[in-house]
Amino acid sequence: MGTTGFWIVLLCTFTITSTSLGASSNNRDISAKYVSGDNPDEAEGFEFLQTYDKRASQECYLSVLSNWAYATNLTEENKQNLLERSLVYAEFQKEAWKNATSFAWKQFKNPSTRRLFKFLSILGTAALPTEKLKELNEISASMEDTYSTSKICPYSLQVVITDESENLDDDKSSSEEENCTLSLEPDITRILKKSQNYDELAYVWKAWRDSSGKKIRKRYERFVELSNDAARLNGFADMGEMWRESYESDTFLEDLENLWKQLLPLYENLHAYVRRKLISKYGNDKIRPDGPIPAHLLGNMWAQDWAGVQEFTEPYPGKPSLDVTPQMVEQNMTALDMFNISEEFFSSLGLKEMPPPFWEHSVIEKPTDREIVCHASAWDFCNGKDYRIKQCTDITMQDLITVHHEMGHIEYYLQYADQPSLFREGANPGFHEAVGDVLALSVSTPKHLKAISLLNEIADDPEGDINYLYSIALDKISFLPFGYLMDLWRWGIFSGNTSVEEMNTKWWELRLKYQGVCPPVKRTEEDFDPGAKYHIPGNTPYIRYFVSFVIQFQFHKALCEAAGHEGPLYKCDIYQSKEAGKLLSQVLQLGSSKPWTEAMKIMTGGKTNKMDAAPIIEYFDPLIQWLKEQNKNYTLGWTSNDPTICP
Ligand code: BJ2
Ligand code: ZN
Repeated sequence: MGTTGFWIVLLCTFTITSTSLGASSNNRDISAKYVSGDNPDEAEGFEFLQTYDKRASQECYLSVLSNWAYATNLTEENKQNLLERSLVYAEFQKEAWKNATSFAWKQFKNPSTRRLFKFLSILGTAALPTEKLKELNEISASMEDTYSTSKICPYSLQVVITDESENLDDDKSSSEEENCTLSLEPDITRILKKSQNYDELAYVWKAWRDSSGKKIRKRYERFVELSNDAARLNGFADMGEMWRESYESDTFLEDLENLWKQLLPLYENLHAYVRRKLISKYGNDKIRPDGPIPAHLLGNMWAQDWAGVQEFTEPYPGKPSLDVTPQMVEQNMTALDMFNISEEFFSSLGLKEMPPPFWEHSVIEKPTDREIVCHASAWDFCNGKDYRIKQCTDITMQDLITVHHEMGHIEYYLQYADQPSLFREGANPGFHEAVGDVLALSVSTPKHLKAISLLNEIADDPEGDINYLYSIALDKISFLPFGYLMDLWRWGIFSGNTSVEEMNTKWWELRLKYQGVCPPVKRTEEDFDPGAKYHIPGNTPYIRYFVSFVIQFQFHKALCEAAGHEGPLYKCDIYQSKEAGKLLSQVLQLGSSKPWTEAMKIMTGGKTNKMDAAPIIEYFDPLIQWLKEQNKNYTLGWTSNDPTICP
């Protein structure tokens, strides 16, 4: 979590805090974008920023601390502390905004000073009148709470209940409640990944949505209204527009659509191949050869990554498995071991190690004595010392990758720690998401897994290569449409193009259109399926992950070149390359002090300042050729007349 802490996420982008220095406001219009005043004194403005920075760090620290306390112990008391602290923080931000916007900063000579004031001149949700801000904060905290503490009953109990529903007495229903203790992490996640029982999967899939998203729907509707009120007070048409501002681009929407068009053939080929394998497993009465894939069969609650189906869909079975989870378990690996492995990779590149407070305060295992927000996250406490990860780590390869993902955030925080607080952000949010993932692309190579004793033997032949690329595609290619549609949906809600009466229907239209998946049980407007995904109640923008999944391959290619790698991109492991580390560090150190296009230019050695799908396409090319050959006599794509139920 950045400066904003946990759920007032927007401030992650627009870190707005300030000192009491500077002239007071004279009727500046809060509902205009990038407000400025008439004080032309640049030296005074500069001075203001210096004092501001110190207080901002302190205020931010206290705010993040109260967020952390709540997220790692979901009690009513911690919630109240957090809510109080948030109001104090908002007061501070308002004061800072007033002072900052008294300057005629748009005329200042120094571009960095101008940029700092530009960031400061967007107030964020603190622009709301106190009563509304309180309501927004309360809704946010309570949605997070509902999502994070929701539980479901086991399928076995369900079978008993439906079989014997006639004979159920009161005793049974109380024992039912006692047994209804399955949580998303680790229980439900494991079932989704491991079970191959169509009905059990459908049950768990629905039960999770009943106990999470459905309960959040009403609160989310109000949340949207209040968020939009805030966005309008900041001069934006709606909250979606305000979110997109962090990409500082007039062509962002078109660029995304163009990237997606280039990536669609990759996705369609993977989709068609996996669909065929699923038909063999579950039968053609369950899945049509030209239809969408039932969303509960892909090994993940949201069908956002498909690593769970690797075992029975692998192109060339019988080779050493690339999911090293069994080796990890066999070696009695602990969460701490996983964090050490990850840190060692960062330091092998000459990057920074995790500082002592990180090891002291991080929560890396699920506590048994209290409820916490288990969804993994990384935290910057804004004081240059305190950085933490919170993760209910499961001993799996997937979680090992997530550890790298989260540590990538911490590495970014460490690298830009010397920037002014307003520049302690990613070049854009997608950059922040890409750091750990880039390293994980090297870590996942069979050669590297062997080097760290997680694979005994590697299949160094063309079939082994296809298996490997396929396993990565199940993580990366499968994710793309999900990463794209989450915010297509939210932008539609915020702009009002999607009305509240059709929120869930629209969700399933997008799921069908982009992912080609369908729900195993009928969905209606009684349900609220987007709310069953963390980032909706957690209010974290999502397009950053789509951006990341594209640009991390640009970064991978650039770092591999810096490391002197020769041969196909997918074989590259940048481990121990100080040259790669140096280049990465150069980009990370910039924080958000320059527009991301400049950071991209540095990363790619001047080759481009844009998002570019070519490297991800190059990386997967051998697999795509192979999939095309496999699919040549089969339908690509999908059709369905009703997105709200599988055909
Ligand atoms: C597992 C990961 C997020 C992340 C957490 C929760 C929301 C923001 C943070 C930020 C970091 C920052 C996650 C991983 C890939 C796809 C996506 C998913 N958790 N966040 N404070 N992922 O990005 O690490 O830690 O500084 O902005 O949600 O859907 O699982
Ligand atoms: Zn992340």
